[in-house]
Amino acid sequence: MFHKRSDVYQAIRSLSEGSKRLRLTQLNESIVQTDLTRHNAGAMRKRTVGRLCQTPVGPSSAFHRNALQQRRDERAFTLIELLVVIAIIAILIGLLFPAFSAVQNQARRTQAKNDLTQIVTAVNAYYTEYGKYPLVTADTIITTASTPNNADLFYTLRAVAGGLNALDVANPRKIVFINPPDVKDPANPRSGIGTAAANVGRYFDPWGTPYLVRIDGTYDNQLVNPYALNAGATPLQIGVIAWSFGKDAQSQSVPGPAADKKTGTNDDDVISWQ
Ligand SMILES: [Ca+2]
Ligand SMILES: [Ca+2]
Repeated sequence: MFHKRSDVYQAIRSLSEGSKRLRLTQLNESIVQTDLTRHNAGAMRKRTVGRLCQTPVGPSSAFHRNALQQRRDERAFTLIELLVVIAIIAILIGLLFPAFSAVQNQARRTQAKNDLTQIVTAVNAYYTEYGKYPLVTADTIITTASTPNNADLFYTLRAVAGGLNALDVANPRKIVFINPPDVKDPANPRSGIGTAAANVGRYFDPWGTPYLVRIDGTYDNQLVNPYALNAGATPLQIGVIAWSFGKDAQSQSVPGPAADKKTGTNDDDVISWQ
């Protein structure tokens, strides 16, 4: 029972608030139900697409498959695009390989020049120590076939008892004037002392040819220049020279003298005196 008018108004407001909350609750439930329905519908579509690959298709399924195939086609490379990429890579390799090869060859030339300087320094150090040059009695070009030969000279300069330095007769104080490393591959000797039976003791350049050395065995401070042109004076006013045949492993400087340092197989030779 309502005793006052204000109580009536209060009751009406309470009923109104309750009605609003009821409507909001119903509205929220409706929204949640709608979302669930959409979610389920989406899940159903995904399952339907999955089955399209395995089962006969109707017009609607075919439409989805075509759309899927179109999206895949848009992402994939075509054969022409793939061939163009391969061609570009091949061109880049073709451009870079000569540059890489040139850099590698220049590094070998630098290595050879350094080796030649050390050989000349070692022979001069031997002269300083013993008051004479090692082994030689003439201005012979020391090769693998000469006497003394390449191995005899480096046995002596390395203080290794072998060849013409057997029993250390040529270097009795056993002084190490030069100490190159052994080659890494005995069957394909490069940049070091050969260790296989066929090449033991020989000092090889970075391309696999033994170094050449000429020493002033006549003690007149003169050596015939192995090259007649573009390699300094002839004769050279010097006691020791050494050189390499270079990348082509060939030269006209032996038995020499070659006509021109800058022509033919002489051009890539590396020499100690220039
Ligand atoms: Ca001489
Ligand atoms: Ca050459």
